[in-house]
Amino acid sequence: MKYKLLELNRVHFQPRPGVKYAPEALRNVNLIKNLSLMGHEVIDHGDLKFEAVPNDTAIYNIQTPRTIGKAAKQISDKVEEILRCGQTVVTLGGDHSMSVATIHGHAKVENDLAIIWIDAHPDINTPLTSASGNIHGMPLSFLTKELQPYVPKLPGFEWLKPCISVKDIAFIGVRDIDKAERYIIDKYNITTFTMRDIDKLGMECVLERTIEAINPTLNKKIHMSFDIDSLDPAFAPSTGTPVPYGLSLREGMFLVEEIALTNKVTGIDLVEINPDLGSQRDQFTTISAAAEVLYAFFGKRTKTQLPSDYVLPKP
Ligand code: HAR
Ligand code: MN
Ligand code: MN
Ligand code: MN
Repeated sequence: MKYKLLELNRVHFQPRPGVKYAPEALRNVNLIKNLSLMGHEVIDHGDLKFEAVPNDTAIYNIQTPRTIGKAAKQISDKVEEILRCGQTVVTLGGDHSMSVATIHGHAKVENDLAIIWIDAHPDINTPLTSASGNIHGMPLSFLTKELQPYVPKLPGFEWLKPCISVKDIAFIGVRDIDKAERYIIDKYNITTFTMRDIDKLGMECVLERTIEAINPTLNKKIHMSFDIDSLDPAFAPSTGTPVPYGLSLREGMFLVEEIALTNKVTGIDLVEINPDLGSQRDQFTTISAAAEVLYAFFGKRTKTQLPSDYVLPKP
């Protein structure tokens, strides 16, 4: 029994390469076609190709910073390019470290941006405070202007300009917060709704207060970063760092439906789905949940598409 526990821990803290298979898994459940059937014009820009930078030595606790930095630059440029064509960008992860790039690219086009970060984790460690060395736990510290005195520039990230402010961020669904993250949230008074707040206030009120705090006149565009681990592991078991007592799938769907009603979202991340983890059933559950979150955002349960020539049949 003891051995089993150790074994589980060992597996739990390994890097999880499988997140790169999530876009393929989502395409395989007809994500693009289903979104199109809901009446949207959907363009699949395909996968970006990334290359490893040679001699990419670790710094602080971070493995392959130059490779990640280079990939992030490609993602940022692509997001910027698509937004400049007037489209809404949905980026399918992948690891949550990609949000460094998607938000950076988004902020280049929309210089005043509000960030709704739906996640079990606030992902605002700095390279100096992260116990894991995983950049997925740090993206918001790289991007936030106020935190720059605490964030060393990593090799590979020289291009990145901090572009958001602590007052523009809201966390929803968080329930696993590291010490440094707690300190940062308290020091800068970052808008945060934990699972307890959601239980207490209800999701509708949580979103109302979120908008009041970070975008009261709705003059800003919104970037919605959705980490699948915000959902309870019952609904999204195939993810690298699941945390119990999370959002039900319906709560997650309601949240994104409400966010969509603001008509302000121009960038969406859907991340940390790992089709390599768990049983086949777990994988199916997780991928279906991820797809449902996007369908919910794009109106599947709220806007039935009616053909313009529809007539009600008479007997
Ligand atoms: N806070 C921890 C860290 O810094 C755990 C991060 C959890 N993983 C994520 N992010 N996928 O939401 O490593
Ligand atoms: Mn990750
Ligand atoms: Mn998370
Ligand atoms: Mn995350």
